[in-house]
Amino acid sequence: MNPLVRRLVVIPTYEEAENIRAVLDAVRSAAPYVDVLVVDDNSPDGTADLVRADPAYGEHVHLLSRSGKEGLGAAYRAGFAWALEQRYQQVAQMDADLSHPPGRLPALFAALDVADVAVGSRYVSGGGVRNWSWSRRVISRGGNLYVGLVLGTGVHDATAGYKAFRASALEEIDVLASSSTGYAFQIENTWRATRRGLDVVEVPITFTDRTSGTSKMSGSIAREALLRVLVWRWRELRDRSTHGRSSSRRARSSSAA
Ligand SMILES: Nc1nc2c(ncn2[C@@H]2O[C@H](COP(=O)(O)OP(=O)(O)O)[C@@H](O)[C@H]2O)c(=O)[nH]1
Ligand SMILES: [Mg+2]
Repeated sequence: MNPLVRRLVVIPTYEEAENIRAVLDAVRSAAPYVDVLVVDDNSPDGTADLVRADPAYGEHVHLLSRSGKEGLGAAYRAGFAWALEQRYQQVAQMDADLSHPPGRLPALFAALDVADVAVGSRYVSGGGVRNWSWSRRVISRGGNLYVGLVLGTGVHDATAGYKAFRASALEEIDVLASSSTGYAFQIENTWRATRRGLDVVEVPITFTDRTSGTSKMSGSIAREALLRVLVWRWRELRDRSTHGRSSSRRARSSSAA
C-alpha cells in the first residue's frame, strides 16, 4: 500500500457522544496514516464539542458541523464533497458506533490497490454479524435478498455502510448527485458502482451491534430504501426500452437508406 496516497475516513454522527472518542482513538491507532472527518448534524448531546475540544487529535481529525439533522445520505454527501475538494485520493465511510471494526480499515484501503470500491461485507466467507437482534438480522438479510432480486448488483452485502472508494470512483458514481436521505444511500452507491462497470471487491468484516447510544434506524428510512430500489429498477427498464426503440428505429432507417 502506497504510504503517499492521501486517505480519509468520513464518520457521520448524530448523538454519538458516548462513542465518538472511542471510535476516533480506535481509528487513529489502527490506521494512523488515515485522516478522519466527523460530519455532525448539530447533535444535542454535544458530540461535536468532544471532537473539537481535543487537541490530541491535531491536524488528522477534522469536523464538519452542520446545522441540523438531515439524514445519513446528506451527511455523507457533505463529507464526500469536502474529501474531493481537499483532494483526498481514497475515501472510506464508517459508522461512529463501533459496529464497523476500525481494525479492518487497512484491509479496505489495501483492497483499493486493485479495485475501485471495497465493500466491508458481512455476507462473504470470513464476514459476519455479532449481537444483532433477530429483527435486525432479518431486515438486513431480507434487504439484501430484495436488492439482489430487484437490482441484481452481484454484491453479497449491497446494503453495507462500511466501504472505501477511490476518489475517481466517487466521481464516476456521481455520488454528490444522489438524493437518498437515509440508508438507501448505501444501496444507491453500490448499485451505481456496479452499473458503471467499476471494480467492486468485498472484504469480510464482522459487524457488532452498538453497546452505547441508540440506533437511528426508523420505519421511514426502511420505506425509503424499499421504494427507491423499485424506482431505480423501473427507470433502468424504461431507459432500456426507450434506447432499444430508438436504436431499432436507427437500424431500420439505415437499412432503408
Ligand atoms: N450526521 C448524521 N449522522 C447520522 C444521521 N443518522 C444516523 N447517523 C449516523 O450514522 C451511523 C449509523 O447510524 P445507526 O443509528 O448506528 O444505524 P444502525 O447501525 O443501522 O442502527 C451512526 O454513526 C449515526 O450516528 C443523521 O441524520 N446525520
Ligand atoms: Mg449502528
